[in-house]
Amino acid sequence: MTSPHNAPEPQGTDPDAAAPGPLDTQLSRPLRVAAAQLGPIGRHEARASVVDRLLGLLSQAHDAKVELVVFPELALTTFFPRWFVEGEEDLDLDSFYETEMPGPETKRLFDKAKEYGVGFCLGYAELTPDGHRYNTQILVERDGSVVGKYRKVHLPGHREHEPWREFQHLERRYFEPGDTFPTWNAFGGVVGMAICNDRRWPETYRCLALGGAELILIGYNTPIHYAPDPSQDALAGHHNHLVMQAGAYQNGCFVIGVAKGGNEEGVNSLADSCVIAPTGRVVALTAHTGDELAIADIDLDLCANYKETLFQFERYRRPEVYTAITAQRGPTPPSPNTEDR
Ligand code: CDV
Repeated sequence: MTSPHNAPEPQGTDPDAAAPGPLDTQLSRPLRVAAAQLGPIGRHEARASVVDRLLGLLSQAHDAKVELVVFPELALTTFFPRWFVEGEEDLDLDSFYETEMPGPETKRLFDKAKEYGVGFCLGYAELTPDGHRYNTQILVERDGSVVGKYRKVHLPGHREHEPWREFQHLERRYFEPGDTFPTWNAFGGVVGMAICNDRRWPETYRCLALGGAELILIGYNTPIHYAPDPSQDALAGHHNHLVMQAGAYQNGCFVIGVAKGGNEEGVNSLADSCVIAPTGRVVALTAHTGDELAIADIDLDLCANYKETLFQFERYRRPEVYTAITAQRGPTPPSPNTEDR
């Protein structure tokens, strides 16, 4: 496993020494992938019923000779951070978390995936044995082995009850943030993961690309209504593709973005699951807001067209100029120039 924290320091060698020659245009790392979008999951929908739905999509993917299926964020339950409950026992909070993976309900999914020889990526709420709670996504190879686990770094929303909102977004109450963007050798390439709000931050893609990522898997639950600024509601679909297309292009990666869409417990959520190439183009897109596959044939060798030319990091990046990115969190604008007043 590699991580950006282990990434080598800039080497101080002459970057022009590594000038790229013309690219080999033969592509030879094909992979058939699917964004496995889910429609709404009700608050009281049994885990077994949700797993049946996942198995239905897995079976369709198998019939279509797909090798990697990507399910959304919190794919086993409703998006429970929309509710605040003071005595959290009312919400039966723990019922939304997995304490083991695979667990009794999810083992069927692992067994079937292994039988089919189809890998998958699955988002779920994780409760660790020592009581920590994370918004988590795992990557499972075609032989059923868990390749890696990612815990959401950027937790949106708020921690306390905000009654002025139509619905809550209490991820900052119900989860702790993750603290790393790992990458793994899997599916014939280098794979990284991110979860929902992570996709809006360019640092996510860049950290993953610095770990060598060629394929970034992103599950999301995005309510179309954004309470702090409803003028953004009409732009939700545009912003969703904008950030993932930019992340793919600027880092020479494929991105698979997968929604839990439709109207879930009265909250309308964005669908628009897609596969994006390093060109920045959407190459597969769901048509509806329910359970559906968007399938694409990708070739991981296409990443080199970008990683070894315009975005050859070793040659063109200037990390010594970017220190503000890790040295500070918020902006520090210049002080007002009193002479100009
Ligand atoms: N699940 C999410 O992270 N949702 C956020 C919403 C709150 C804006 C998102 O970035 O889509």
